[in-house]
Amino acid sequence: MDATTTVVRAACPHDCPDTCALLVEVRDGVAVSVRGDPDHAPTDGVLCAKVARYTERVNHPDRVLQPLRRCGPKGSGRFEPVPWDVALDAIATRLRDIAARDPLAILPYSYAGTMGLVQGESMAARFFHRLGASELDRTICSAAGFAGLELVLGAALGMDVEAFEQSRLIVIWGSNSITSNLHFWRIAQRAKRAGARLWCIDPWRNDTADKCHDHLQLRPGTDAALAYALMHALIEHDQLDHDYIARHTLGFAALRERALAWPPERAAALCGVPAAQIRALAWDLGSIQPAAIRLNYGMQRVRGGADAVRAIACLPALLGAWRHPAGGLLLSSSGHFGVDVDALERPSLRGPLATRRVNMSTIGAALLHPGDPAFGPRIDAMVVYNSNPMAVAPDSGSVQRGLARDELFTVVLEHFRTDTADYADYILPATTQLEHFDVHKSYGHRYWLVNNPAIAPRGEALPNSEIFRRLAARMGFSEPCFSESDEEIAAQAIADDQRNAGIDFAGLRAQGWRKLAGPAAPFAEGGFPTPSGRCEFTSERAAEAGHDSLPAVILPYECAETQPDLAARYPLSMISPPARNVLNSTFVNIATLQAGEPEPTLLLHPLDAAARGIADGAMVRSFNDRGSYPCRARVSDRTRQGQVVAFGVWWRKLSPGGVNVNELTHQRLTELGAGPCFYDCLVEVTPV
Ligand SMILES: Nc1nc2c(c(=O)[nH]1)N[C@H]1C(S)=C(S)[C@@H](COP(=O)(O)OP(=O)(O)OC[C@H]3O[C@@H](n4cnc5c(=O)[nH]c(N)nc54)[C@H](O)[C@@H]3O)O[C@H]1N2
Ligand SMILES: Nc1nc2c(c(=O)[nH]1)N[C@H]1C(S)=C(S)[C@@H](COP(=O)(O)OP(=O)(O)OC[C@H]3O[C@@H](n4cnc5c(=O)[nH]c(N)nc54)[C@H](O)[C@@H]3O)O[C@H]1N2
Ligand code: SF4
Ligand SMILES: [Mo]
Repeated sequence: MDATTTVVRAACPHDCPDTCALLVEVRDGVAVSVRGDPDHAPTDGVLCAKVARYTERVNHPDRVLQPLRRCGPKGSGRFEPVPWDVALDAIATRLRDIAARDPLAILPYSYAGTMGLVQGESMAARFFHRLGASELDRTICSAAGFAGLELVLGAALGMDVEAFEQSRLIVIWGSNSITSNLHFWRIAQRAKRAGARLWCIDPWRNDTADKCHDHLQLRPGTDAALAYALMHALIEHDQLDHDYIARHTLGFAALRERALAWPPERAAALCGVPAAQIRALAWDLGSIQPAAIRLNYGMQRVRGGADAVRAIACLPALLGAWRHPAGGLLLSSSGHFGVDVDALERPSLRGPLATRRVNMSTIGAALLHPGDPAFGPRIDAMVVYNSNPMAVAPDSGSVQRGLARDELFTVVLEHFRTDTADYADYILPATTQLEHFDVHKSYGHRYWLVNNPAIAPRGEALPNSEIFRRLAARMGFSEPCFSESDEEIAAQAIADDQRNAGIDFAGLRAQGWRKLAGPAAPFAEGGFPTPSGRCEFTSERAAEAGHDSLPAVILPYECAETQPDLAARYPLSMISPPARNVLNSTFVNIATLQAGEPEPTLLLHPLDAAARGIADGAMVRSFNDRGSYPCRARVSDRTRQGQVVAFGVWWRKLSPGGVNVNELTHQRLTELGAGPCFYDCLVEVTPV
């Protein structure tokens, strides 16, 4: 390392449970490499292929480096550069005009392009609250799973990911860990080498399933039935922890009765797996300790997704697995962190102004809604940051029609000219993680992290926070919170509560990351943050909401049992989980990653392929009543007969037909949690 090289501590901003600690090497003001911090236990000196090449993204020639104003029809992607003052004045004027009629006609649209608490919902949220804009219900990823977990456990709490190393049984449920949770996988592998047994529960044989001892390859959307069948077998062999059940759970008698209606043979028929395999998994759960479940979000993107999570979340309490730090379940660790959301977002700035919530998963329908007393005013302006709804939201046909509305005023804060940016009236150049300050929690481990800027902003790029600060000034918002610096905002994120015991901003800043001190086994002695203080197999709150008080077995909206006529026309069920080298729609435009994954593909079972005259490598078209999506077929027995796997999420404009897989998905929502149903979708496939 020469004299001009420095190393800066940073944090990976991406929507990934691993939240890696990064070391950024900077030479002469240019970021030249990004490494994983070897001292941060979950990161362990390793990064995924995507972020290992991060400098390629930051230094990319296609970065948007100046404000751009549209100079062609919406969607044409024709823009001209304008000075910041011109862009911000025009945006403030237009927002002020719309707000004078009704501020609810303005909608922020954002998700987790960065998970940073400062560049996410801090200055932006303050701005929109003060304006009185509509609020966005951020459901697109995990709302159903959260709703399910919250009903049973009371919060997004769970095992410490580092404790899986001591587990003797690990069930990887609805998670392609090697793709989407690599650092958990590395821990699971160490456990495996020490003798742990690994199961994978997933509709297709992904890389992770390949490396587990057993793979239960169920039909998508049937996980609740599987969970009940496991309970059935555990009851049958009396492999339950009666003491834990009596002291720390609610509703066992009712749960038991429901489980007895699901003999493994019944579930086997629905799930499409051998009953003997369900019994084998139940036996392992009942006889191996400590037993741990790494639940991820794959099973909750269907109509009954929240209830699937509810049913699965009952298992560790039945087994008494929570007694051991290496037993229990982990879906999300978010609830372990105390984040002062009020300080970050200042909801009080809204004052007496009305609000409404718009579900981001039905943005297509929302943009096309003409407005009425029930919906409220038509959406006349949308400000997008940290998200790419044109690519990632379901039913892109309707999203496209909505974004193409001529009178809709759209502002997009971005790094690149994404599919969404093409529909913007103004594109504003945002800084990347290496160019701004932030503070992070994680949803996969238990460390706070700080992200220090490694380099100066490229071109004229500004942090999201600064863009909203400048817009606020133009709107005349003079409250002191609009002039706080990013560091001042970050310092307020860490709530002064017992969950953050021993952690303060100054210390965190000095060290780069700090682990929460919370208990290794959060429910060893019960203490569930539910209304009853117990693990709630039955839920009053669910019943009051008009839902089943027990976890319900709910079939997908689109499957042969619920819609036989539709299934006759579109006989293949489609899931669209992430491709390994992209992260949602981020990284699709990175050349070296494209080399490994040059185009979108669709996995098809050999029997389904043969019946349609489709050869491996052929171009095919998947379609249903909502749209048509061309891509490359991969014929393989890694998927089930009757089920296709379309890897997501490509940029439409970098795809063969100018559309991506969300052309086929629908906007119906999970019954609990109001989340999207990306993996609840029937299609037909033909050669092109
Ligand atoms: N490389 C990479 N990493 C990522 C992402 C990415 O796009 N690329 N995305 C990030 C984000 S935003 C998230 S939310 C997570 C997502 O990662 P996960 O939470 O793991 O969720 P998915 O990738 O949607 O699905 C995981 C697995 O569940 C399976 N699955 C689908 N339907 C069902 C079902 O009904 N039952 C069961 N048991 N399994 C099912 C899928 O086949 C897939 O293999 O990963 C994050 N990490
Ligand atoms: N069919 C199908 N669709 C899916 C999924 C699926 O599995 N299948 N997964 C769903 C899931 S789990 C999720 S979480 C959503 C994800 O949806 P999104 O959160 O929209 O994720 P990305 O597609 O990664 O888009 C994030 C955008 O934010 C931008 N960005 C990053 N950092 C910053 C920043 O600091 N400032 C600004 N202004 N912009 C920034 C990036 O350039 C990128 O274009 O997609 C969902 N869509
Ligand atoms: S594994 Fe996840 S957190 Fe780690 S560098 Fe990759 S995307 Fe970021
Ligand atoms: Mo997600």
